[in-house]
Amino acid sequence: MRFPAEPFRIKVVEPLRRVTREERERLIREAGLNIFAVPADSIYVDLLTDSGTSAMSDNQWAGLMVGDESYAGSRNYYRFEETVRSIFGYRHVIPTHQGRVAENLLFSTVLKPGDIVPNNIHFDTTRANVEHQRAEALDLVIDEGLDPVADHPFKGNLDPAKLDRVLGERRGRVPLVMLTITNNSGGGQPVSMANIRAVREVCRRHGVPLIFDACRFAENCWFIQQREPGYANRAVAEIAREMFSHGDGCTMSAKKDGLVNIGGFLALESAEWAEGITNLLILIEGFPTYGGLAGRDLEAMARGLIEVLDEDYLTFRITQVAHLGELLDQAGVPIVKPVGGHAVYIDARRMLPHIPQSQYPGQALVAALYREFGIRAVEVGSLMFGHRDPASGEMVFPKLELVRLAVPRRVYTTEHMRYVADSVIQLHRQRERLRGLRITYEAPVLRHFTARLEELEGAPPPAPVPSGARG
Ligand code: P70
Repeated sequence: MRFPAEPFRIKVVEPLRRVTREERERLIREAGLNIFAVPADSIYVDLLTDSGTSAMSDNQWAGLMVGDESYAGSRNYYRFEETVRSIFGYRHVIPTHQGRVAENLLFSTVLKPGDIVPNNIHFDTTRANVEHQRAEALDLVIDEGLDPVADHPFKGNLDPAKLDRVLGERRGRVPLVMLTITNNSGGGQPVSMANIRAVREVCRRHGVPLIFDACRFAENCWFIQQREPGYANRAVAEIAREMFSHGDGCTMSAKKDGLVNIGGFLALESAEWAEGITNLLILIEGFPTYGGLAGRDLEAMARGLIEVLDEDYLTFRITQVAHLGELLDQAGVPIVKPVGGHAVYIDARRMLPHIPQSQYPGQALVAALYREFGIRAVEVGSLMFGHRDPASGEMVFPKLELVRLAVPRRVYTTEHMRYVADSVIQLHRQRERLRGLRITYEAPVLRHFTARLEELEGAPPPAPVPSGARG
């Protein structure tokens, strides 16, 4: 596969430390096999998340120096507000320090217990914030979106017929519909403009607003440009404007496509919602012109939102991820296809069929990737989403059992991607040696962040990696 070289050069470098396998073995054991508890200093290639891990540009760093730290009315706020309005088109711009606060403010303001929020697939914090209001988070992605091998250019699409049924049957109980672009829990898959229009139409007929979870909006727009008939000659920025014109607002974690290490916002058309949210913002996050951020952070975010629409950047970024996926696919490692925008997702269920979902095959793979190669991935499967059904008390497991290799923006070179591919391929060759896990501690919500696990006895121990592996 041919893909462009990095459309940037490197001005500042950050050394990476290599630790020995023995040390990694000890660290992951002490972490209760939970990769979140391993110190980042002991990780070689960190693919835990693409969130807050971007490298900022020289232009963004320069922006930090013109931060105006006035409590109220910082000039950076006005620049940020103008930038968001120009890209997203919504009137009311409310800064927050990250995405989940935007979700929390929105849902605290508009949801009542017993309400329903449909989405293609809710991400973990979105689902948790809906459920925190004692409302129901409903996933209505198209069937192909739950099939790791179905070939469909827009597997993030929400099924308009399913939505129509829900809005008809649960009339008055659905204060908003959400659409996550790209669909993170389903493999970073994009949503097409045609689908956005269709969802919009269903929402309009039922009088329900449509709100985007816009974390990776630029990547979604790039996919529309590349894959959707009629958009090949349209600029990504123009596609973004059209896309957001079909909705009533968005929540945004700028830690993704804002190219910053911290930041987020809500942008809304409704003055009534904006007023309620702003009042709550002042109570828990900060004054409306800084919203939990420093003035300099707002400046970096404003500049990042413009940079992310650069098509050379987007083409490199998404094809770098696709290249990692292709290397794995060619070697027979089961991955979600087509490859998503920000990450390659390994299908842990197909890779480790000898480990049942109740024994966390995805997490077993995550632990082994660190122990053997110093790579940090994250499980998006039974540990993240498994839960007890409140009615029956039975464990319910998600349809997809994935391990996500999320690629930070502008951070790793293609050689790093090759190292990751070689490592995963080696582990795949020894996959039958991996054992299932059991949980020894779990928190009541978002358990994957702090859970502790141990390996089950009985199966063979993992073989040492043959020399030649660079881990
Ligand atoms: C990720 C992070 C955050 C996120 C998201 C969507 C579609 C909202 C948010 C919340 C979270 C994460 C997961 C595993 C490991 C580390 C971090 N996603 N909506 O990596 O935004 O984090 O700013 O509150 O993907 O996907 P925020």
